[in-house]
Amino acid sequence: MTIRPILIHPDPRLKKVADPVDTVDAEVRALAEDMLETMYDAPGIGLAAPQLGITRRIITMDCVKEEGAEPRPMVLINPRITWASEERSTYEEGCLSIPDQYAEVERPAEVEVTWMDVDGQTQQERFDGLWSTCVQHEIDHLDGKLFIDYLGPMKRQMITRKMVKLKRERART
Ligand code: K2U
Ligand code: ZN
Repeated sequence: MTIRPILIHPDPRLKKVADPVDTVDAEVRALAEDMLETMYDAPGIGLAAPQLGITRRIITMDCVKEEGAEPRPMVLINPRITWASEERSTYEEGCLSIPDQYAEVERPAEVEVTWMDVDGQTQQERFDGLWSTCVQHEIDHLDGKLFIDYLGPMKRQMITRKMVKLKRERART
């Protein structure tokens, strides 16, 4: 199990459309383990494989926030939204690839998602609340989309400039 470095925006690998996973083999399972470990270490409540530079359609989530509650680590392979509610909800989103930047993003309040789990079984579940926001945020990562893509050009440019500066400073240390 390895904690892997998370790519920081701007990075072309974060803009690529990730490839579907054909077979859930030992390599996919090992990657899913590393993604969960990296996500909890960040800490975050979601992570997508492209954030580790791996262009494969795998996301991990655990949006259980109540202290002391049982964690619910989830691995979704080839996740697909099959239904979205008319009702929308707004959440102040962040991103582990855009550290310390937050902005309000409006999305469908509830979504139905189908995916393959690490045992190769097809799963289907309806998500609401933070789980819904998170799964949509992660599936966007698989399509090369970041939450700042929902913002106006000025705010997006300001955040991108801050990240370019941050990466320059990190490169110097
Ligand atoms: O994909 C990621 O970068 C992890 C995201 C997932 C996420 C973003 C916005 C809203 C929900 C989930 C986060 O950085 S994980 C950190 C976090 C935790 C709680 C609320 C917002 C962000
Ligand atoms: Zn993100």
